[in-house]
Amino acid sequence: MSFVTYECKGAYGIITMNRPEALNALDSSVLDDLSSALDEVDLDTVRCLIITGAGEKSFVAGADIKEMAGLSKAEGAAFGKKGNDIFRRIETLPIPVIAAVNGFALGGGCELSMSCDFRICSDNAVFGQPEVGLGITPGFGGTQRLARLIGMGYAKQMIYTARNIKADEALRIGLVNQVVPQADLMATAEKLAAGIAKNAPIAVRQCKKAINEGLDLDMDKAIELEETLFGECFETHDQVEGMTAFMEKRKEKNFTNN
Ligand code: DAK
Repeated sequence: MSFVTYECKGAYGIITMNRPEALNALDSSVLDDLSSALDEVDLDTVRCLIITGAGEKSFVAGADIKEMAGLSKAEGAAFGKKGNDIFRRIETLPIPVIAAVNGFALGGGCELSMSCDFRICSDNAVFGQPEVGLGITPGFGGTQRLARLIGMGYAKQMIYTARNIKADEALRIGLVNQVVPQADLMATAEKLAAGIAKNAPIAVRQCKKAINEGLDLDMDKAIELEETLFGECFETHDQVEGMTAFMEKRKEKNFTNN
C-alpha cells in the first residue's frame, strides 16, 4: 500500500499525502512514496500539480518524530538529505505546484508546502516550525525557504519561538495566498490549477524558471536570464497561437506545449 497517491485529472494532477493515522507525518517510506508519485507525473501532458493531505485534519504534521527519535548524527543527516532532495525536486519541477494545505502543516509539513510554488489553505490550517522544541533545527529547508518567503524577521520569530500560527496569521504574513472554508479547498485549488493549465505551458515553465533562478542572481544577471527565457518563447507554436488569437479577437486558444 502506498502512503502517497497520484491522480491525473487531464491537464493537472493531484498528489495526496495519505497516512492519516499519523496525520500524514513523513517517515522514510512516505518520502520514498512521494518520490515515486512524482515519477508518475507525465510532464509532457500535465501542466500543473496540486499537493494535499488525506483527511480533514492534517496536510502533513511534520517529519516522523518516532522514526527520527533514535537516529545517529549520520542517519539524521541522511534523512535530511532524502527529504531535501525530494523537496528541491518539487521546487524545480518544470510545472507549477500548488500546496492545498488542509490542516496541520508543521515542521516538514510546512517545509513541504514551502517547496511548492504557492500555498492556499483551509480555515483550520495551522503552520509552524516546532523543531527547536524537539532539540533539532528545521531540516527540510525551513531555515532557508521561510525567510525567503515571509522575510527574515517573521521567519526567525516563528523558528525561534516554535509557535504555531493559524490560517489568518499565515495569510497576513504572506505564507499563504488564500484561505477558504475546508469544504471549498480542493475545488479552489483545482480551479487555480485548471486556470494555469489553460495558459501556454512553455511560457508558464519559463516564468517559473525565471522567478526561481532570478531570485538567486544580481539584478543585471537576472534581467539577462529573463531576456533569454523570453526570447526562447518566440517561434514556438504557442507564441504564434497566443498572439494570433489576440489579433483575431479569438478567446479559445489551442496551446500544444510546442
Ligand atoms: N511524527 C510521528 N507521529 C505523529 C506526528 C509526527 N510528526 N504527528 C502526529 N503523529 C501521530 C501521533 O503520534 C498520533 O499517533 P498515535 O500516538 O495515536 O499512534 C497520531 O498521529 C494522531 O496525533 P495526535 O493524537 O497527537 O493528534 P492531536 O490532534 O492531539 O494533535 C498535533 C495533533 C499535530 C498537534 C500533534 O500530533 C503534534 O504536535 N504532532 C507533532 C507535530 C510536530 O512537532 N511536527 C514537527 C516534527 S519535527 C531533519 C529533517 C527533518 C526535520 C528536521 C531535521 N534533518 C535530519 C536535519 C523535520 C522535523 C520535523 O518535522
